[in-house]
Amino acid sequence: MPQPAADPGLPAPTRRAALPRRAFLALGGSTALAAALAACTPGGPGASGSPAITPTPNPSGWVPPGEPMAFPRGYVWGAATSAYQVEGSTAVDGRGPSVWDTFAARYGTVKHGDTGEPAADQYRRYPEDIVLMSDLGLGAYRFSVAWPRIQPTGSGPANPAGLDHYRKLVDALVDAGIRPMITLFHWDLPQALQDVGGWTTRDTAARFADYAAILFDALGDVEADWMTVNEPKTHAFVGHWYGGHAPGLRDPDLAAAAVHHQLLAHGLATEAFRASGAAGRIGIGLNLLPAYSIDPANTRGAERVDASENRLFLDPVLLGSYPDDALGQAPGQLPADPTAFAALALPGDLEVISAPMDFLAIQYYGITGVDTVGNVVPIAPTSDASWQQVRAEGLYDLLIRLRDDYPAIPIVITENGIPDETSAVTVDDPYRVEFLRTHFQQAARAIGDGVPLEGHYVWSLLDNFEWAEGYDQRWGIVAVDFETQERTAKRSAGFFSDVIAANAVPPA
Ligand code: IFM
Repeated sequence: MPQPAADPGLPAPTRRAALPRRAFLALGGSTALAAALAACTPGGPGASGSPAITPTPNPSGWVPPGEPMAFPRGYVWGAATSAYQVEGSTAVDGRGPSVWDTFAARYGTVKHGDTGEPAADQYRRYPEDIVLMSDLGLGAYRFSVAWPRIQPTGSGPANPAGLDHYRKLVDALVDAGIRPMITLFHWDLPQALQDVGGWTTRDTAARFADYAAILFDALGDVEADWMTVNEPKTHAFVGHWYGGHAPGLRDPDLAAAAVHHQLLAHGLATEAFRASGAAGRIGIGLNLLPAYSIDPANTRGAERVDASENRLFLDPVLLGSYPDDALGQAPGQLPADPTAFAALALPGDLEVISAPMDFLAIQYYGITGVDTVGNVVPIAPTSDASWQQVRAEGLYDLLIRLRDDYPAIPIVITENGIPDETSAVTVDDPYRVEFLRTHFQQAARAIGDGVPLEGHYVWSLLDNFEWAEGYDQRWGIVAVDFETQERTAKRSAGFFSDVIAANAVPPA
């Protein structure tokens, strides 16, 4: 089975995926089923081999209206980045090394030996980027704080230069009328913490709470949204099980420990946020993956995939319990020891993890099909990121599932996007325009059906360092020439800007 080198949001080495419980049932229609059955393409993770993908762009038969679909007043339009992917300047102002510096420096981990230098040089160029954001009309900008800039070794007193940088960034955003969304952890753990076990040890959650408290104290006067942990699944699975991301481990039991300790860190930081009296709101960012059984009469495999990809994260945070079918040796499960995992959760942990949040941030890239055994199978066209099966309707299904299966909570889509079809600098990206248009339409449709969706952030503002893909995979609505650092808005940026100005998505 091919190793998914670094697919962030993605399926496990052998078989992976996930589903909205109700949504996979919606695939019962004969068209969808035929398409799904034709979809067992060789080469996909867990794919069992056979014919090519039959695209199913419109499985439910829903047709977007012929006129613009409007969003509620106050709907937040944003764009997102993360520190290691855009900042560069990895050795200035006292920043300590992170696991990603270590990982990228290891031969063979990242395409072409790329590293977080120079990225998009945003550490130095943020004023210029804020002008860009203003020109686009963005209402919000999501960035992450590099923990090793604040605590170079992951604990102890704050580094004033690090704090000063983010203070200036936040102030400049606020001055420009752009609401900051501040991610506390987007995978760049201080290397010193990794050296003593990183997220596989409980103590890292406590260290994270200390780090978070430093930032609430320093920036808590600002009316901002805070995201505690970005995609704990990706960091746990790809970083600790598949070995494709830092820290490069390949042990499902360590991945399971990284799940629990990141969730615990989220809960502890949420408690610290309340205790600090900081302004603004706080939530967690979960990448969710609707999984559709290719056989509506047998959804057991898809249920397991849903458990490991979605409910393993949603249930503890929103319901205060772990699902009992996420871990185990059956296809579709995280193949870790369930007893050892259960022992990690000390009395009170799940109360901490389910501390009330102000919003749920979800990151949506696509869907997966699952066969009756629990293997991932392709049922929709993939983008240039091989793990991304694109289906805009999956976003609608996911939002409806959240509405129906979990307690009501404001929802924000904090990542949604697609890579360019070329690794060269380009500004001509009609596929991204269509991706955004169709996903915005599904978001509007879900709002119309009662989903409390409050905002939509595009991934990404800028072309950047795409983890193990290095600089080859470009996800920005703004192109970056990494030689000159020149920024040029792509066609999709113009489209997005028009959507923001109208607060409505136009028909095709
Ligand atoms: O670039 C990543 C981001 O860091 C996390 N979510 C998925 C994006 C695209 O792969």
